[in-house]
Amino acid sequence: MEKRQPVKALTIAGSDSGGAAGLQADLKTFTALGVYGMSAVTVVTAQNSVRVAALESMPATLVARQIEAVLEDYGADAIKTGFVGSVKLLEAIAAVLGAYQDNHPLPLVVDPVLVNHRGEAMFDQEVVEAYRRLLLPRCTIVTPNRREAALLCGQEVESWQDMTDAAQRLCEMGAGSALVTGGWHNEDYGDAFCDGRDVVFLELSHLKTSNTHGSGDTLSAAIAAFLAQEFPVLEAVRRAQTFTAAAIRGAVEWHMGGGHGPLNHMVRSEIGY
Ligand code: PXL
Repeated sequence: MEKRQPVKALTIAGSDSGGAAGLQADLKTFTALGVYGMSAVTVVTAQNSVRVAALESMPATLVARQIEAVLEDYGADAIKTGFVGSVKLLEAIAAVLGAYQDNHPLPLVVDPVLVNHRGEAMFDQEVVEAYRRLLLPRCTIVTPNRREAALLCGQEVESWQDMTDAAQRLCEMGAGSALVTGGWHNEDYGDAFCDGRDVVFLELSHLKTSNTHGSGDTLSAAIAAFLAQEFPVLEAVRRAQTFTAAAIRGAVEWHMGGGHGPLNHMVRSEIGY
């Protein structure tokens, strides 16, 4: 019998005990999109839909060993980074990825988790600086929301013009492409995508729901899953937006917890991927 390798993706991210965000959202997304999921845990959180009750970072050496163990044996067709939260971990991750990428070029999606769901910065300026220095120059795409883009670019990101400028600026900083998420272009809601030159507006429907916990993680994981399947970047983004919208729609009628509930990742058949 001829054996084959499944398409594989690695997430380097935090654990959310509630299963809504972090590596749990990533692994569910990979599975829903037909991609074998692997994970390197950066931090462990105790959280639910209402609060983060505890957070503990893994030692940098253990994070590096997890990535190395996965890559030296299984390999990966794409990698995503999510919650990292410290310069030490960013340095360890960049060192391992840099050594690997030199011999095995592969897509890297950087989701710069820098703000909480209220839009407040969670970390010191050195963490923002470390993203700029260590991860932006080696990524295929960076996927900040407007607040995160503002921190990375050191400028306000409110209007559509701001989003356009930020997406271009992120590419100038070394990102292969940039998706600045969640803003308004005239009356329409959507994301700004820059391929390194031009910026396009990608319209989305604006769904009324509070069940959005983990939507950014789901989007960036889905982009990684489609890049692993060798879709061009813009096509991977469009498909990932479609999957994320379906997962949000699929949870509109869910009642889970007292705060921002999770998405429904079990929607693969609905979108036909
Ligand atoms: O959604 C961002 C995010 C990423 N990773 C972890 C998280 C969160 C937000 O709750 O907890 C581990």
